[in-house]
Amino acid sequence: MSNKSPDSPDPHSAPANPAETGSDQSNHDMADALSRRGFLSKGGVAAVLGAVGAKIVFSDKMPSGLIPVAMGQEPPPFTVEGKDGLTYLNDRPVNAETPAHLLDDEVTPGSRLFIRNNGHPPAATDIDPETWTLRIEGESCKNPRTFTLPELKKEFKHYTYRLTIECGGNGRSEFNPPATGNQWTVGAVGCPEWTGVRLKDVLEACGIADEAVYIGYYGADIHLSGNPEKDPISRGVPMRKALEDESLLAFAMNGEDLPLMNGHPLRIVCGGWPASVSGKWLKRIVVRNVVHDGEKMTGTSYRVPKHPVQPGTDVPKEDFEIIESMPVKSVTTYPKSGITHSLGELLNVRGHAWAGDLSVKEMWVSVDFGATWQKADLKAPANRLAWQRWTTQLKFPEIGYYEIWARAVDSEGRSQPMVVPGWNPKGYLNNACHRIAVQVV
Ligand SMILES: Nc1nc2c(c(=O)[nH]1)N[C@H]1C(S)=C(S)[C@@H](COP(=O)(O)O)O[C@H]1N2
Ligand SMILES: [Mo]
Repeated sequence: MSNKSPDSPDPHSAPANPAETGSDQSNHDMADALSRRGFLSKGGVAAVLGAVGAKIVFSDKMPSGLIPVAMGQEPPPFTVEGKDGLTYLNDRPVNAETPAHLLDDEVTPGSRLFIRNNGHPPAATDIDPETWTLRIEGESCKNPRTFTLPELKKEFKHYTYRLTIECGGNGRSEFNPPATGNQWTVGAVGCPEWTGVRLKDVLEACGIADEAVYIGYYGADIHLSGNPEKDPISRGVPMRKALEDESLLAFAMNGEDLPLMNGHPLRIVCGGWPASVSGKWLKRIVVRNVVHDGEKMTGTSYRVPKHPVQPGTDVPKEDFEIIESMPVKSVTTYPKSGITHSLGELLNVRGHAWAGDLSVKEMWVSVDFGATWQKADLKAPANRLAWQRWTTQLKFPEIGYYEIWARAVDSEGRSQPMVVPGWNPKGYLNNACHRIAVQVV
């Protein structure tokens, strides 16, 4: 969220969750005018009243400089084949996120799972699941082997888990100064049900040397330059994560083949970590005796400063560390931001919460800009690393504009922040509270 302190109005201040707040030019102009002048200036108040179309009931509790979520709603998302209602950020390569209200299903349908491509995906016509091979090798693999996909399916036991995958850059659009890269808002996350074989069963069948520390993956996608010598991405995880029961080589999602854009016919799924470790169109795994040094493992990709830095700092390379477990986070999936609700009726509100390798312990909701919080009901995860359903009912004291803020707390007591946390040069790990707008009439 773009909560700016009252004495430092920020001309670059952007609305929270821009995809939800829309790209309507007049709203942009207004947001600019507002943030320049400060929220509580006379013109600012008038502009905001006009924009949200109602009295802001808890305006006295509203942080100065906060731009209401209702200022502009998202433009209608367009659809492409196999995906339904996603918002496209990029077309070469395709990158698309899911609007929050379309993430309402407990199990994310294939049609609603975000797409994050670093290179050119293989064409459907180039993929034959019957002859697809996976090579396991590397300096710390004792008996390198090549499996066909049918062999993998036949030789190893199948497991099904709901696993949350979230792009490390989800929420990037809110950082200031802005970070380059896909301007994800809230929807680069999902929790489908994955079926596959355990990565550990396959690795163990090939013999893991004692000195093994990491695995790395290689996929069938092609570097954007077209150069076959270059990999678009080749990341990996430490052995301890690779050997977890829930780390899968998945060939199915929700009981069907993986969608092409999500890695058909085979991918890694390591829930709870940046989804960049979950290699798609999987061709090869290397077992390494060093931290894997493939594309986007070195440099500053998927890394954050080891210590907090002032926004805009030029952080030296050696001060970065690799992101491992993702932080606690939640999303409100019902109602859709911007709905109208009748005073006197209870409003059902729900969403999901997740916490990387941990679980979520508590879920809190506020309608008065965080002044008071009401505890929501929270379900246990379907299995480890699955997101958790939360639900609550809200009552409103009078007609007007409200924001629903939702805040999850993980099993170690860490809460989502209400403001954008730890600025970092590449814009990772924004787990600020999700906000939605409601008009009570
Ligand atoms: N082969 C390959 N695997 C990949 C990527 C890629 O570009 N190529 N992108 C990674 C990143 S950064 C993310 S966030 C997830 C996205 O998974 P999805 O597209 O299925 O949602 O895939 C990861 N695995
Ligand atoms: Mo990602």
